Amino acid sequence: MPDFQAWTTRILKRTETALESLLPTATIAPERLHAAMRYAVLGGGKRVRPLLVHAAGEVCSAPPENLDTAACAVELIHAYSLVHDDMPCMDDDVLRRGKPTVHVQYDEATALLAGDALQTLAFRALSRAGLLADPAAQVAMVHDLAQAAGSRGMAGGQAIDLASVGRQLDRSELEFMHIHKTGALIRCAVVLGARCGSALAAADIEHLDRFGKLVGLLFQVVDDILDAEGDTATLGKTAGKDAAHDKPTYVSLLGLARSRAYAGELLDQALGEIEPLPASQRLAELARFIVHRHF
Ligand code: GRG
Repeated sequence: MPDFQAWTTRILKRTETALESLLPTATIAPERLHAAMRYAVLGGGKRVRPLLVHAAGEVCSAPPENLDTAACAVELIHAYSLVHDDMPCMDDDVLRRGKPTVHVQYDEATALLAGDALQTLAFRALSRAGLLADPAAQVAMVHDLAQAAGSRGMAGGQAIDLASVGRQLDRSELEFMHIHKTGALIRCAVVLGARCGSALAAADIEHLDRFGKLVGLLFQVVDDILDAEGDTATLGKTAGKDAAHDKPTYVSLLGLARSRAYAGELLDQALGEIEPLPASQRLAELARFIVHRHF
């Protein structure tokens, strides 16, 4: 089994290639929209969600080509969410992945359309005829992604986030918001990977689902810690924004030390969920990577 670094490098490379070939080239009309879509997706980001898809795929011995498609679908939804989140009507940010945000580089209307088109491209990829041998399993994947991205998932979490600016959220309200806004798509990445190979027992899918939920929350707790501690150059996005915008975060609610302790607890719980599963070592390594990352 290759070490984590070598595995990550390999998956990132094949994800980039798969995304590159899914996205329309910028020479096809409408050129400006296609250029903006490619700008939003290619050559940046940690690709945590594609890595999770591939790591979960190891548990069910999934064919890598199926995992590429699922990984791209999740990453395209993620990229769309970042484009829209950065727009003036939402978070109003100018820097993302170390580059000007899409509405700054292009314009607001193009950013809006690029996000829309990235979202539909994700579902186009995932609904490709013959992706999985079992059509019912493939429909389940489309359903999972729609649920994770929609009003009872990421978009709903974003709505709660926007409504909470300047308000004091308690811990359970904050948790509810993050489980939806950031957590739903991360959880979905794990489940989609687990659906790409040989059918798993329902109990194993439940372990993976709970792992995904815990890692989704963990990701956000660590993001809050990094936002409070990190600098803009390292993060590739504007640091300290949450505090500046009076947004509730784990750090503002619990303080740094208790937020770090909470991240440790979530990691232990997540690792406990996948311990009984075979070939879950990559998932465990990724969960640790999410805690120890610096950007
Ligand atoms: C606009 C419908 C809609 C939703 C937006 C996820 C989201 C919802 C907004 C992103 C805001 C944000 C910065 C949330 C904190 C956690 C997070 C998702 C960070 C960005 O994800 P990373 O760190 O980004 O995986 P990269 O660039 O590495 O892909």
